[in-house]
Amino acid sequence: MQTRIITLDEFIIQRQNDFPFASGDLSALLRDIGLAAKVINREVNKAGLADILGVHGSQNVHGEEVKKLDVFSNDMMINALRNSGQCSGVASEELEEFIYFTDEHNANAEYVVIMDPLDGSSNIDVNISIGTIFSIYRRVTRSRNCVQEDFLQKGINQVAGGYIIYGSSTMMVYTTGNGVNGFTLDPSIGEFCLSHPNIKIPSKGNIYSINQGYRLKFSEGVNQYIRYCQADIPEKNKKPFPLRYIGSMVADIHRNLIKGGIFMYPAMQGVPNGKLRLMYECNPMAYLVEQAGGKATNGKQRILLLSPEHLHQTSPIFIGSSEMVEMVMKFENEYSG
Ligand code: P6P
Repeated sequence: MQTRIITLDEFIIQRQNDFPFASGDLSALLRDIGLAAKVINREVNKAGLADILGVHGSQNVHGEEVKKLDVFSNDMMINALRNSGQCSGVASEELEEFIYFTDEHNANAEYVVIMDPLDGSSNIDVNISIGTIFSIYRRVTRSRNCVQEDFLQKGINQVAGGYIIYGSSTMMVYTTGNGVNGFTLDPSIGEFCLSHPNIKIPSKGNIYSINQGYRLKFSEGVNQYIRYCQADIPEKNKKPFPLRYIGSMVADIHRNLIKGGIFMYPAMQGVPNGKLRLMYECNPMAYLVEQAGGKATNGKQRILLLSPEHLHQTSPIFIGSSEMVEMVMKFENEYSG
């Protein structure tokens, strides 16, 4: 018997009823992000044809400027969020400063969105999966326009967090604090359909994901953990773990979310705070992975408890299956102190 399709919109409305005083504003915002994702997906899927359709930064056959995909994605997300009427402003990997919306229909918007509109965009030219990452916070100030304080909140304050992965299929995976659900885009009907209800990351995993090219810059604790993963400390681990590193955070974490595993982008010599951005890479992924039963730390404390100083600050991150994160922390405490 054909199981009933539940679309993203239906799911959001159904779940909204779980929140007795939900005003529906957050639901509308999530639906608008889903809409922007469909438009971005359409362009991402044509990326390989850019040479035929007009190289990015040039003009296409219609005389329109062809934007780089990450700029295009940024514009699509901002347009959707502005039109939603539920978003007071946006901070983006693509923008030095946050922007606020002055349109009348956003005057009472109570949310702000922080996003990486197209993370891993350097992978587009080689057809590797990339993603959009987003965090939604409730405003903490009452001024007409949102201010920096509305954005610089700890990750624990997120009301929603998630990503869209543009891969062999396009999926939207998000949480509003009641578990994690995944929706796969069915191009034949143009709808995200519930395909992965109530995702739980396996507590034990054996996939480790780290850019070992930087081995000489890692701490002793991280390198000892890598030896453990490689069964190079026989008394502790008999079988080597498979190394998988795509170089696209959304793709590496999505795989681990489904199969179990750990993703690490640690502090390195010369890069004491790592590379990945706290507000729009680490926090949304940490919120989602914790909601799926995993862990996310900067090596000293939960990512979600870090107090942000500025929008684009970076943080080391160890994220994934709880037992694997606990294990690398044991090595860090033993060897890196
Ligand atoms: P490296 C992509 O540029 C990105 O921001 C993440 O998506 C990815 O995990 C990381 O950088 C890869 O960085 O230094 O290994 O190339």
